[in-house]
Amino acid sequence: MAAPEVTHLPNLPNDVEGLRQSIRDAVVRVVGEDPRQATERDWMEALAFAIRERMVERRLLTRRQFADEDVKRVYYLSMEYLIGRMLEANLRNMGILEPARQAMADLGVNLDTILDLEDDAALGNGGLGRLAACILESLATQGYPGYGYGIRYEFGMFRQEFEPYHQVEHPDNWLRYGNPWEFPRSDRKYPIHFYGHVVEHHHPRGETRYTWENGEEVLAMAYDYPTAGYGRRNVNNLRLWAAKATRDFDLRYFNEGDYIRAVADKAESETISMVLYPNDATAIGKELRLKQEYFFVSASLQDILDRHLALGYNLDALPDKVAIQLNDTHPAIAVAELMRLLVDCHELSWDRAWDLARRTFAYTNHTLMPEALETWPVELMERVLPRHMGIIYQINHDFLEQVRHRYPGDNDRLARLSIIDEQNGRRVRMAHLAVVGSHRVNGVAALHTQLLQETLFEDFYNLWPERFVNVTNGVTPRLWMIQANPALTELLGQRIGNDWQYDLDRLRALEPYAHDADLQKAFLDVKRANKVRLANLVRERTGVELNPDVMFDVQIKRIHEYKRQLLKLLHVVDLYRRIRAGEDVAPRVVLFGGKAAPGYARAKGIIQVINEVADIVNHDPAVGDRLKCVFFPNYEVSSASIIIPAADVSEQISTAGFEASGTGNMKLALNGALTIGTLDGANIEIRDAVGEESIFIFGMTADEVVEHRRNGPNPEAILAQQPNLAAAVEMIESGFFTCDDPGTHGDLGRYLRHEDPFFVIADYAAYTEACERADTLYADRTAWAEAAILNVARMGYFSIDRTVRDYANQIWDIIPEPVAPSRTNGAA
Ligand code: 6GP
Repeated sequence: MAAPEVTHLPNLPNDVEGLRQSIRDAVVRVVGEDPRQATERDWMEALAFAIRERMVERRLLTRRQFADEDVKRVYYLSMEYLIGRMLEANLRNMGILEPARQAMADLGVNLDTILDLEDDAALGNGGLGRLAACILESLATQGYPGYGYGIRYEFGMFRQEFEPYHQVEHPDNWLRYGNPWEFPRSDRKYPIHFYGHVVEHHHPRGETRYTWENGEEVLAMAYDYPTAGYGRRNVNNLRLWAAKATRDFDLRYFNEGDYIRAVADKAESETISMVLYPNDATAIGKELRLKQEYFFVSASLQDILDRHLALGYNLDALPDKVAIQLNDTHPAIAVAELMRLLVDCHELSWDRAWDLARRTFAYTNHTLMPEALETWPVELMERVLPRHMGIIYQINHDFLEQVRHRYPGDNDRLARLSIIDEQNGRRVRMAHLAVVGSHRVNGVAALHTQLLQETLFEDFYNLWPERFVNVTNGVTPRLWMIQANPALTELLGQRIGNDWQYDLDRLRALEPYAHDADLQKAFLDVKRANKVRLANLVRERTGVELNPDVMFDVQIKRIHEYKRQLLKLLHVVDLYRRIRAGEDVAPRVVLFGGKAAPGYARAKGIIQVINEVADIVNHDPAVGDRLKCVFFPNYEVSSASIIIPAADVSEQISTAGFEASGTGNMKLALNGALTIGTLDGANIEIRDAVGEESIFIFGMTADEVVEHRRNGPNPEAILAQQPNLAAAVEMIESGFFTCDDPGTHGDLGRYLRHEDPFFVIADYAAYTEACERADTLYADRTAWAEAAILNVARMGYFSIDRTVRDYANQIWDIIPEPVAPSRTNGAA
């Protein structure tokens, strides 16, 4: 037993005075600056250090309690975490936002100015990465023992600029000033191997053993980011891995006297964690990407097993003490890696290891898009991860034996189910590996899970129906309401108290007041103030002036054909033409935001044409405030939290059957925007929750889309019957919006007329009709306010806390372990 001084944790004070002292000290001791000369950035860093000391203290308390209580832990393996800024979130969740504001003011510094200096941590592309960040926050908030694992990319999601209309990507050097939130753990390093070859060792009695030899080695070093729960003392941990060259690796060349080569090679091996692939829902099949996936998976599994054994458990207890969630297939190689660790390193028998692995893993699918389904050429896998290829063959062999037994003679089924796709030049299907190696597979909204069962995983579903479950996505109300919308938070507090912050279903208490005139007025005032706040930001970023008294109609998400930004754009062009023709149309501001994958030419073309149209519309004196169109540059988490509270209308207009869930739809609706949407993803559940009167549903259903495609769509014929739509298409393709180069959009015209793969043309009439319903309601301020308030009141189901509880109960089998005030530290 160590002496009390050794086990004591500091227990720092959280009042204004205590914080002020910590911050002032940190300027000197950590930042190394004279408080008289400290810049705003110096103060920001000092503040961050003062908070992180307090976070780590609670982190250690949390860890001690989890160890004492023998808890089961869940590990979330994700290539992406789209976190955004951490300073305000940490202050808020630690419960010291207001004392810190005061302490900073006492030091002569304005907290809001400081908050604005921070770069977003954008270690993700979009929905999947943001969901991962919400899940970690909720795990901590609800007191679950849950940890994230990922990659500490030196360059996150690119910064988007328009030059002047098309997207240009700039590197996101988010770590250039260092990062006060991370704890580098030089004691937590694991060797990761690539390439080399496998040696078989035959034992006369017993199984053949394998060793993997002579590969390239790189080290994975841990960087820890404490994650604080809201209104609780629990602080969990996000562990991100960075690649470091091993010393041995350098030595080879040093010995040969090739100093430069040695250093260059060191740099080369560290590129593994250098950059996030900026592709959303498309697999890119690059060797470096496979190395990234394996790198973080291997490090995480080694770490998980180390902790498991250090806590005194044996390997047979793995599924009782550990759950591992695979966030899409990016970490699916974990199935083979855990087998390697258990069989090759810990010398378990194959069958025992397989039983443990399968009961430990679960897999979340985030998309049905075929181009997102990761497959790796067998040849590549064999070269980079030769041992894993062997393991995958073995897994597949055992699996197909089972299938053969169940469906004798059904070779087509075998080929469809096999982990190896033999049709397309032999590839490893990572989704199949994930399904075979997991005890649960989930989709992220009811329709999505149903479609998984009926299409992508139909054969698997027939084999193992009990393996498939739905867990509808959610969003954290802490970021997406309390932080993003302080004015509405305040209003809710006045009306129904603050219980909803922990239990979002309590928003229902608002329902009886939905037609209360005072509440309606206050609600509309809040919305208007949020619109003014956004208008200021838009002016600053784009120079465009927005009138806060017209409808703000918002489509913010990655740019994808299936998300149909073109449908919204055609509506804008249609309105513009009609305004010019002297028609009276309901006024609106249309705001787009989102990034296109750098290699996705069609998506980049869509950005360009939106910017061109916006430029003409916004400068046409005949239009004035009746129509404004803005493409908000570099849409990211921090700008989302300004845009979302200001939206009147939320555009969720994907081709039905293509959007797995959506989470922007939830954030916007929670903030009182009414949805114009198709019956796709979680829109269906949102409609069920808010009621038909608070949502504008339109367009083909998923079944009708399939039917429509089967019947051979004919956009030309539809255009012939819809003069407004035809005129809008003509206006674009004629070069009206590209005065200097009329030919530019001929291709877009052809695309819409002859291909239209996502049925923009087919859904257009229904779409504009839904927009008009929204316009009519918007014109009636009372009716609109009532619908919007009801919308907020009924969004409780879409809290990430409910999502996490669903995972905990249906998949992970873990229970919350709230941290009690420490006996020895007595901190409140
Ligand atoms: C996204 C889905 O497109 C979106 O509908 C869903 O809400 C989100 O995941 C969270 O579940 N998918 C991705 O971001 C992705 O990269 C491979 O899928």
